[in-house]
Amino acid sequence: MILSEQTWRWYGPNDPVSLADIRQAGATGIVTALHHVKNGEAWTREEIEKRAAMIEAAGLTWSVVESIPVHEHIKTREGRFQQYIDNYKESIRNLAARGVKVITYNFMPVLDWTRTDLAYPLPDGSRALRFERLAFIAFELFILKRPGAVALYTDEEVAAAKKRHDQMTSEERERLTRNIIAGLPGAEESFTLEEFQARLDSYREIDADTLRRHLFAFVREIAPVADEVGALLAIHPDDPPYPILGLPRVLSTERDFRLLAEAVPNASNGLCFCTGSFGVRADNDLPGMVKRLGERIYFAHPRSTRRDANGNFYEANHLEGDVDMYGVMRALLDIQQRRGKSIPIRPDHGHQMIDDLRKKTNPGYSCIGRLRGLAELRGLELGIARTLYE
Ligand code: DNO
Repeated sequence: MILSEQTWRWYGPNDPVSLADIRQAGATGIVTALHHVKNGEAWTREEIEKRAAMIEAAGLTWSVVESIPVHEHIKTREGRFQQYIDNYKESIRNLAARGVKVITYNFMPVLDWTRTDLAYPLPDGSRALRFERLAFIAFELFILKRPGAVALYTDEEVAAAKKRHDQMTSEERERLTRNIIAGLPGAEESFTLEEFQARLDSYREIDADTLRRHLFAFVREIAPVADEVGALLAIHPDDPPYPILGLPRVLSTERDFRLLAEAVPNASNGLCFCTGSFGVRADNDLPGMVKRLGERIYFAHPRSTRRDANGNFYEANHLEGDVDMYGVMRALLDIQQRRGKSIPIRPDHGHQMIDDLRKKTNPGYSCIGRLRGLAELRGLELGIARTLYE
């Protein structure tokens, strides 16, 4: 009987949740990145060695890289993009040489994941991350004042967003702006409003087809290297899974991943199955996607989101929300039995709860909230596995 490898994201030596804490949570694998290396540069063997040795000294294994950031110039194919791709290949080689062989990345222009509220109060007293559509439109139209954006929305939406904006205090506006553009954990970049608009402008000529071509061109270069050294690439879906701020997004649905897999059939070209990201779209059938894309799933984030009819969503407890976690875990277990090998999974975007509420935490990455998430996933999985496979 093969179970998932239980992993935990660690932001490195400055993470308020230590390796010793993670060990007590019951995870065995670490998911991390060399966040101190400048975006675009190659990760050297020395830096990788230092980090791996630190993790092993705590009795854990560095199982997954999340992420080697993809430089913006690789997405826009301008400037020194070829150099950045070559550096990316070198990082893959160096990681694989140290035995770190699952590499997560994403191809979202400018922004990584996006939320408007990092401390949304839930009825039980815990706090969650949330995406509030109206607040986001208020930011886009009345804080950023993005040229042309008003055409994307109905008159009613514009009026409602204006009202939402006018009712915010200046502190609330600043917080909203920070949440969106100052970089959530793992996003690697942060901007001022002016820099941000300039970055958006660099995508003026890039529509979804062009971005998709750029993604394929990038993966066509790195996948053969990954194949050669036995590494697995796991692209993370867009979060939220649709275009925002006029930027194209090309990894939001099953079809999007299929197109990538068809364009680059190399075995290393795989997916990080993030149920929380894909699950924000009601048209993504999550257990079905696991069944159909399964052989290409190399890493999973089984977290849950709860959406409403107005385009808002928040991070739900791992076994609640819109995700059929039973169906997903069951399908993931089936794949692992067939493959004869564990897939790393990690809890994600836990609530701030109990002692977390009084501590400084990385949004979404508090200890106790994720501890709850991992414990729930572990129990669910063991229950399914023993029922089905023993
Ligand atoms: C958010 C994360 C993302 C993810 C990247 C992968 O919590 O899931 O930041 O790490 O998109 O490249």
